[in-house]
Amino acid sequence: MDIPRALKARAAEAGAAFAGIAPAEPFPEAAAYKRWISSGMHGSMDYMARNQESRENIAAWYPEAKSVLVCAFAYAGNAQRQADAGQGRVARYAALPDYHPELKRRMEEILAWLKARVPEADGRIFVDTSPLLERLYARYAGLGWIGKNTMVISPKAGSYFFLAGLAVNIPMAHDEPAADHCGSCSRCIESCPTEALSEDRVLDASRCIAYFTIEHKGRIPAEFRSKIGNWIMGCDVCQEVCPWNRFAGQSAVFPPALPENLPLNEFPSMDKDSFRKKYGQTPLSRPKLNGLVRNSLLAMGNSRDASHRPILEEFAANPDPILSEQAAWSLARISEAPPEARA
Ligand code: B12
Repeated sequence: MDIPRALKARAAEAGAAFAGIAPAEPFPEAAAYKRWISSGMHGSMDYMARNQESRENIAAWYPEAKSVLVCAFAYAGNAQRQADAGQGRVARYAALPDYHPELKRRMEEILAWLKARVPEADGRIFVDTSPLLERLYARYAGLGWIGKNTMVISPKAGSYFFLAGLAVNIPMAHDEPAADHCGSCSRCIESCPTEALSEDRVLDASRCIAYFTIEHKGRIPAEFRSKIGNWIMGCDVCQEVCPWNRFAGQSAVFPPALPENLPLNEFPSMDKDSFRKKYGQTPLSRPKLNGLVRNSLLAMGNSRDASHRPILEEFAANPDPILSEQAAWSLARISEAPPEARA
């Protein structure tokens, strides 16, 4: 049996849009990760500075690893609608159910299938949370190149896909890395509202809207607030402007769960129990209710819509200093003269 070929066919059966095989080796681009950490671009994501050895070399995570199957699961969803003043924008991936448990289950099935056919085979799966540089395996598995927006971009499917991997203890013929097709295009770099991207293909996460709205727990620094606009969960700007995303495919795995725009007054008026019931199984559980309230208050300010004043006034007196300060900032922003009225 041609194992690599059969394995990729099994991945397609499991819903992967495409898949490839990388050697389980350390790759030279991992040096960019070390520079990223030492220059503080991970911001408050302390977990990104842990397990540096395994991010540089998969052998520190799974010593028996010889090859890595990397699968791309498409999630493009519908083209996004612009939100109105009463709505916040949610990144496309976050409008779906949480991908982690579903993709882990599918990767486990692929591993079980392999073990049933190759008795000496064993492996370890990874979906996002393991301390590995997943995009490098994707690149060396031939899934796509690492674009200027730092996304893995496939020439046939753009970048709206999740990565899921299976490191195995058997050597296999591997795929060739995909050629780079960003060319002279730099739309992502120019469009990023917070200037988080640069020509060197590294994202300064400590400036990224996705980082602020999903991962960062504290106050959002004042200099970035107006640039965040109406994003309340993640950000897709650097993917929306990428010309390769005209090839993005629909998800074969997930039905759309949420609308991509949500009312800005929803989270500030919700209690923890109803949040857990409604959003507990979605990516919105990552920033938690508190993070989404902070983000919604911020977007209310950026909407400049005076109808948000009563909620903001209520939160300006909230005992949580992060929420009260954010609400005060947003009230002041609503009171500012509209941009066209300024000299
Ligand atoms: C931490 C993290 C974040 C952080 C930081 C993102 C970042 N760019 O580093 C934040 C919270 C900002 C984030 C945001 C998003 N994330 Co995220 N994130 C991760 C996570 C957990 C680790 C990424 C990491 O290691 N970063 C450190 C940097 C240094 O590594 P890197 O991004 O791989 O960078 C490589 C390149 O810079 C390259 N490189 C450097 N120099 C050069 C030069 C050349 C010439 C080349 C070719 C390459 C190259 O080498 C580096 C080292 O590998 C991964 C899952 C994982 N375990 O890998 C998901 C992951 C990268 N995220 C993912 C997604 C979907 C997103 C969002 C789209 C979600 C959203 N809509 O809000 C955004 C996209 C923002 C963006 N442009 O990256 C997907 C990406 C899938 C894809 N097609 O690429 C992943 C793989 C999760 C998954 N399993 O599907 N994320």
